[in-house]
Amino acid sequence: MAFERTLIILKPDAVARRLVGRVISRFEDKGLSLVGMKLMKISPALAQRHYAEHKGKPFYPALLKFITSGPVVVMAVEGNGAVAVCRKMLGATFGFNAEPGTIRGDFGVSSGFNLVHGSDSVKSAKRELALYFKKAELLTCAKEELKWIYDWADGTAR
Ligand code: D4T
Repeated sequence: MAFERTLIILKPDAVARRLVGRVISRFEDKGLSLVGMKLMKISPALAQRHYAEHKGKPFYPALLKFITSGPVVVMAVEGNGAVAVCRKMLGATFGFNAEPGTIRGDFGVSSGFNLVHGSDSVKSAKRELALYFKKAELLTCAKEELKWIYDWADGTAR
């Protein structure tokens, strides 16, 4: 596994339901690093760019309406295999069939509101992070903080 960065969005339902702290805690508890974070409202233009691959699908208009409907928290999360690790932590797309223990599985049952977004590949993560963050807004985690999160015995994190 390699160190990766992924884009996580706490969607308008997560913010409105006051779940921000609890959801962020999941990523912190796992040992992942927060390297970027902001509270913002996603504009229709940005939402269209983010969800371009879904254009034309029946749920696309509702998806755009939802994601632009209120404040969201966008985060850059870093760690060993962070893209796949975070996707697993989010759970299946809809709360009603997401496993208990996952964020979507523990906090919702909706098939429209699903609380969180996570990039689905390293390539998507790169594209999406660039949509939400300028380079200078992404920080580097101090190596000292990672001393007990990874095994450094052979000089590299594992
Ligand atoms: P996101 O992209 O929000 O992290 O969700 P997923 O990666 O798990 O799911 P997705 O890309 O397939 O869908 C994006 C977004 O659209 C909503 N959606 C999806 C919907 O409302 N109805 C649907 O039938 C599908 C497939 C939910 C997530």
